[in-house]
Amino acid sequence: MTITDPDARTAATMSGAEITDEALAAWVREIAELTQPDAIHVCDGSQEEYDRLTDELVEAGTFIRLDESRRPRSFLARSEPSDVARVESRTFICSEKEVDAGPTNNWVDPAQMRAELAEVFAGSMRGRTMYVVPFSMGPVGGPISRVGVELTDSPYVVVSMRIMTRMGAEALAQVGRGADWVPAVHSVGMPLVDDDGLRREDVPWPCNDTKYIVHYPETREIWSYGSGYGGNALLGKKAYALRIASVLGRDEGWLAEHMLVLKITGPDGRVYHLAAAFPSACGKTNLAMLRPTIPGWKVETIGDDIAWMRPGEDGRLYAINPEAGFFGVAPGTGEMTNPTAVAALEHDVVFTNVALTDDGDVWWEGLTDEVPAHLTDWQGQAWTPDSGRPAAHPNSRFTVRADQAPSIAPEWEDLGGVPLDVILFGGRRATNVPLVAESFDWEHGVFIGATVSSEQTAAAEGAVGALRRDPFAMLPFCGYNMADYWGHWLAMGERLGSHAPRIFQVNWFRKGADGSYLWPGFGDNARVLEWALRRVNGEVDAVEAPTGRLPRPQDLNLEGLELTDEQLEALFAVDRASWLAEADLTEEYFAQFGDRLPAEMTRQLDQLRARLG
Ligand code: GTP
Ligand code: SPV
Ligand code: MN
Repeated sequence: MTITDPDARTAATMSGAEITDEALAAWVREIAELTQPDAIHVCDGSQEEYDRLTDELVEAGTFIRLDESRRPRSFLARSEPSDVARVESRTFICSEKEVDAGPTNNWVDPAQMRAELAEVFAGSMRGRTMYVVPFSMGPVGGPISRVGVELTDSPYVVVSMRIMTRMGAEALAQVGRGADWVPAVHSVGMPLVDDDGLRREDVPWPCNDTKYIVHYPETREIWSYGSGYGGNALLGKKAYALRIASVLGRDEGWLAEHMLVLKITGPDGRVYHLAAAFPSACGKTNLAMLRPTIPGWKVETIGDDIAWMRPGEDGRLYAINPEAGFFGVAPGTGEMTNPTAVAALEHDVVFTNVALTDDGDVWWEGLTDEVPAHLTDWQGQAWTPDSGRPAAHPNSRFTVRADQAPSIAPEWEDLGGVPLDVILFGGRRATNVPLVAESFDWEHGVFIGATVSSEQTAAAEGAVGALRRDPFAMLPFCGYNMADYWGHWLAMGERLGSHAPRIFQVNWFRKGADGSYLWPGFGDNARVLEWALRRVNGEVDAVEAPTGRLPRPQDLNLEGLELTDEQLEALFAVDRASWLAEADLTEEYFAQFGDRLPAEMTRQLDQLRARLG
């Protein structure tokens, strides 16, 4: 071990891989001095290490090993009931100037935040092991890829990071070769030794009622405290690959987006790539794994949550999936809706907050039509269909390697990414927003993205169902001023020119008067993709509506669907009065950005109003 230092004030024992990079070694030492763990383990990412950690997690009661014959090498974790989702109210962008975080982010002066964090992290790892987790977002060494190092006292996080990122020795070697790396510190905030040296028993899911998810965009640092939940604790994901990376993208001329990426092949063998931004729990994983119900089309998965995109030498926009796994919503995932995900989940999965069957397997609402007569629910309580509460938490999740999806595209790890033909913006809207509309041009597409509203889901704390603005599905993930971000998108459009992907708005969630979904969704969403690609190819005309271009009735393939004319009409209805009211709300929404709002956004709003008449 090269980081043992006679001067170090940490008595922690060391194990694992060797750190050769001086700066990394010094930082590990510094954080160990602050947090005072009993031991430090530098992760090599090996199977052996993973197996040892999962054994320890079973031993500690954090993991329940599932029945080996039903779900090989898979585990169930039950979190504390208070630690089940992202905590947006405790997520901070600590830029030097408040205006650079913008009105949509929580901001605290970085000096003040550093002082606060120094207090909460002091001794926070006592009695625990601090894991050094080197990881690469994107294939190791790729031109678009980036490395980071997370220090965490949670073995659940280590195990999850090995599934979700390229974690271990190779990423560590990148740091050794001098690659820029982002430091990320995570503690569950439950030391096992108190100030008087008294030891306490650990609990299956350690966490703290006080939580901090902190980003320093200028110095590219991440600090997370008090939560073990995915989006709060797996710091390569939302914290790095979106909040910090969006700032890197702004500064370096690329884009970090909350988008799935898929490859789609038409009946004539032509290949296209599509990216789509939908807010949390609004259908990205499902669309990325779509099994088309229309003949001749094939969808393959590149990524299901995050895309890093930059212009290539040919002027087109190329996208990579920086992740290596899926952290997907379990409820609603079933043989009828997402058979690809069901197949991906056959083995080597970590489930969190789903229900346990009596024979040692997992279940959640929507997995099967038939509801088991008896289960153990996500909180460990006996459950029957009469219990009157869901068996799985609405934000229960699976964590699985991406290459376990039978739909994974052969190009999913291509270092340079895939060229995008289409970008979709969507949300969960019971009213107003049509099934699909094409933007008039890039600028209008940016306006559509900037004004997306969506009903809130269980993926974050807050009232489920409440309508809120979620521009580009990035409201919780943009690491800088949202208005500047729109300006960056406009600038990217200028740079891409005629090579820019075409932008469409979609809404799978419109409801009829009886409150049921008008559109069957899932595999039938391929019908919408087909229309979009036919538009890209110039094969079909469209109907001009005030909010965008709609399909002519004859151009959307509805064969085999049981849709009445009234339902179809309701799916595409553009109600002028509601849209004018929405335009007023957009004006109010834009006002908070003051002079940071690009003039183009105001121009787009004026034009929308003019078209609405
Ligand atoms: P995050 O991982 O939180 O970013 O979510 P996501 O955008 O990947 O959403 P996901 O695909 O996991 O879907 C969330 C929920 O929406 C699940 O319960 C799905 O079953 C449901 N869903 C997805 N696509 C459709 C659709 O086309 N129609 C309907 N009605 N529901 C859908
Ligand atoms: C989301 O909430 O958008 C997710 C899950 O993809 S998390 O990783 O928790 O952010
Ligand atoms: Mn997401």
